[in-house]
Amino acid sequence: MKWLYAFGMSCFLLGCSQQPIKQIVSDVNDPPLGQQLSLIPYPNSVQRLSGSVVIHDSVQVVVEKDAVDRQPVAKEASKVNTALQALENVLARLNLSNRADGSTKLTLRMVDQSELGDEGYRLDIKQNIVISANTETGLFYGIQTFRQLLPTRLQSSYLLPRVHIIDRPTFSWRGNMLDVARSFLPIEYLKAHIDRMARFKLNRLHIHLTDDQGWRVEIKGYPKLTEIGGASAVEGGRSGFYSQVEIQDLVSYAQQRHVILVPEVDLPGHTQAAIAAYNQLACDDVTNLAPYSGVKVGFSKLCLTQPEVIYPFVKDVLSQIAVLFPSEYIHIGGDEIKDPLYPEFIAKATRMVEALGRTAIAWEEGSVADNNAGVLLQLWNDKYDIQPALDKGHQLILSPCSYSYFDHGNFAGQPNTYDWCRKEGVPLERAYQLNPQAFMQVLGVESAMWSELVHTNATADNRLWPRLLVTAELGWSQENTRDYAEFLGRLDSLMPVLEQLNIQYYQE
Ligand code: TNX
Repeated sequence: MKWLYAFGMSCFLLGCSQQPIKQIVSDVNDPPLGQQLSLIPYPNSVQRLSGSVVIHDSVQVVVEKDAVDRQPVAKEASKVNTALQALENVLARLNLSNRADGSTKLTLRMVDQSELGDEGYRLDIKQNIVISANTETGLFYGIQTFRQLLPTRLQSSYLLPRVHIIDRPTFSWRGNMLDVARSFLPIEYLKAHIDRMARFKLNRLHIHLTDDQGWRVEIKGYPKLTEIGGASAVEGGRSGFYSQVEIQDLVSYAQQRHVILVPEVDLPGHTQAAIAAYNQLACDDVTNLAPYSGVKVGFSKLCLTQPEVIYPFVKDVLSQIAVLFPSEYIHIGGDEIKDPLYPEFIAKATRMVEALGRTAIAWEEGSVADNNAGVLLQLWNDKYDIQPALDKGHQLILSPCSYSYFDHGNFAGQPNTYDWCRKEGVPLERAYQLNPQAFMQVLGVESAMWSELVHTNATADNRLWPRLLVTAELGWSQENTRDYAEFLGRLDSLMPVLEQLNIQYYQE
């Protein structure tokens, strides 16, 4: 009712065209003062000012010169102007032109304010609109917030709440893991996923590239990895692999959206696909050398008593992965295997990654090895005793399965979902109950979608959304702004965004 009144008043004062009032009003992200704006993840500080700003058919975009001059280091050169591009996309979709005589001025301003950090931004919507940040990434995120304040559908004019937002993420790691090894996901899906992640300020896409059921990345000099390992999949799932050219394209696509791709080559267990391709990687007494399409875990391993065979292979693979994925991180797996030489293998593999100039990541079990403290550990069993690793100084990526495993049901008993970690599944509310602040030495959060039972894009969407919005909020928002009831309200208002992104999300 209040919104209707506000709209009526602004039409009276400013004049507006003949649009069905109902449609416009329902789309305005301008709830009564005192109620949260419909934003996910919720910003750190939102100061609502009374009244609204109306954008008619055009805006005047001003990129303050500094914003172009103070670009980050060469490594990130491809990110240059990603914020402006993102803004131009938003405007184009709403049929707003960028003109020197535009009715509203929208400024992208590079500043130097330590309180905004590397990814934070300020968004001021008063008479005019100003987005300021220390970095291109910060500007990009400011634009994502601005975008959520706008409707998804075309209107003749757009009403924005007057606000002053100061925002930065709680954690630098706001991730999602996709298992493309059990069942392949096409590159187009990954691109769409990166777009969707970026909309909600998620910034790490961990790709589980290899497992027993498939090897999904081209490695030069080992053609059978993809000829044989790329041709298998879990029963009912999809096979396939990414060529090196495709990976390079994906990397630059992700960079432009401020998402870092984190490749995982699962070693030394979960390696049946590699063994089926190159039998010599298994010990001589192993008779099962065939491709695998079941769902068991923990039965395969590289032959750790033949270091002269396996380490050159591991080194070749990791070296090529490092070239393909320029990001800071390489995940070496390390889960679910028993072998007396396991700790030695993990210590060697993490050092190989470090020798390539990267940060190594291992699943929690890797903590038994003599790793350097810089190795990141990914916690996945809720009750795993990670304290000894914390004492050694390791940092954690939090993926405790009873909150963060999205291959588990959206509800108890959902068909084609796992429940080994939590028999009630991982409903939205459960996912929201993870409190990262209850852990120590946390780099961030990451939800995981294993794909033994996820064989199509539609099923992947159903498992990922809307739960991934929880990951976004846990990773970004401060503990004191998190409130599940409010979250549900905001989610409800943002459903048109999921629709616009063509997400086949799970509906209650
Ligand atoms: C455990 S979590 C696994 C995966 C399975 C998953 C199924 C982890 C590091 N290993 O191999 O796909 O359970 O939920």
